[in-house]
Amino acid sequence: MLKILGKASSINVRKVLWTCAELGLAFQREDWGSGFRATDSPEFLALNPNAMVPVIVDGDFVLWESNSILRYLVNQYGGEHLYPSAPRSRAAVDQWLDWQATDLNDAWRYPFMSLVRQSPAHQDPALLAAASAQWTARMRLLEQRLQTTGAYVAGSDFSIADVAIGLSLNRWRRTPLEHPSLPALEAYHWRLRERPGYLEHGDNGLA
Ligand SMILES: N[C@@H](CCC(=O)N[C@@H](CS)C(=O)NCC(=O)O)C(=O)O
Repeated sequence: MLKILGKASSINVRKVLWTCAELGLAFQREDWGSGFRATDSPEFLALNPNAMVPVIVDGDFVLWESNSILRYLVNQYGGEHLYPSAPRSRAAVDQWLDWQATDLNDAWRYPFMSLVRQSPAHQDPALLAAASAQWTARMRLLEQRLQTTGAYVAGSDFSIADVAIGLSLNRWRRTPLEHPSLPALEAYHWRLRERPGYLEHGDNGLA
């Protein structure tokens, strides 16, 4: 059976859990990461030298990097409806997955560490204001995109890009900074809430 290594509170592990829910895929999960078993142990590093969760072990196949894991799972387990094979449709999904993993992830780091994790190393008011403004700008970009599609981030159909972006939106909504009115994003949140996987692993009380 598919094994997932990583604590269920990790935003990147939750992407994998939600994707398994979309696919109806059974798995076993082990708690790894801060607060649980250490990712810098030799046993874990043998699987992921980058020392981060999630990692999956599927038979003799090992994979890390959350968005790569999503692509693998849908390719391997009949998820064409979540990751279309037509080149342009697939490219749109990939674009938003890559943007989430790079630009959007970068933007939330400081405000999230400051306001949610209350990290003493992230309490500089000027840095917090600048980073919050950047995160808000990225969320405005998403607002524009969802105004255009009127549905999901890559177009009219739900895809694995919505798993990555949906968890990011949940983090945004649950981080106590000033939230401008972004009605298309709010409607998108309620659209996602129709999915059991988002309720269980996305909008489940965690940021
Ligand atoms: N680019 C990686 C980032 C993974 C990541 O940041 N994982 C965090 C948890 S969300 C982690 O492993 N932190 C170290 C730890 O918990 O020990 C991915 O998308 O999989």
